[in-house]
Amino acid sequence: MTKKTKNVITYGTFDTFHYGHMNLLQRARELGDKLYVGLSTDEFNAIKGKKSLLTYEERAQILDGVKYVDEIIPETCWEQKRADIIKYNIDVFVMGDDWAGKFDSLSDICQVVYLPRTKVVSSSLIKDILDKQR
Ligand code: C2G
Repeated sequence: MTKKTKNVITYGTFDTFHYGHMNLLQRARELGDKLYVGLSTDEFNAIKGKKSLLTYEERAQILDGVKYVDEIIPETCWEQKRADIIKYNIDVFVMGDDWAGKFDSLSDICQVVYLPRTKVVSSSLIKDILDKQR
């Protein structure tokens, strides 16, 4: 009797990749056997009101090098999560707890987990520091 692979998914921009992102991806991956990452496209970032320093391709290339990440899919809109969870047979949906409660509606089709954010570091902090160096 083969054990079913436990699939986990998370979403984000992951701009200027840092250890807060790494911590999130590591803990998400530890909740199952395979981690999917819905990576926000540049167009969806604009909808989110985010301007990332790195392009989607650059951010995907970095994530591709992260051992906790098994699959990268483009995140093009807010509404795709439910379809993704069904399409990829997801058991656990994970986000940092800055999103706590926001995705509870998905709990009818998968486990919804909010993990504590890593303090201090953030992409905006890194960008501010970079801007000050210019
Ligand atoms: N994160 C974290 N600790 C930090 C910074 C980020 O745990 N210091 C987590 C966030 O909580 C999120 C993930 O890392 O779960 C990615 O962070 P962002 O790239 O900022 O993602 P966001 O813009 O919140 O996009 O549909 C969901 C959105 O795409 C989420």
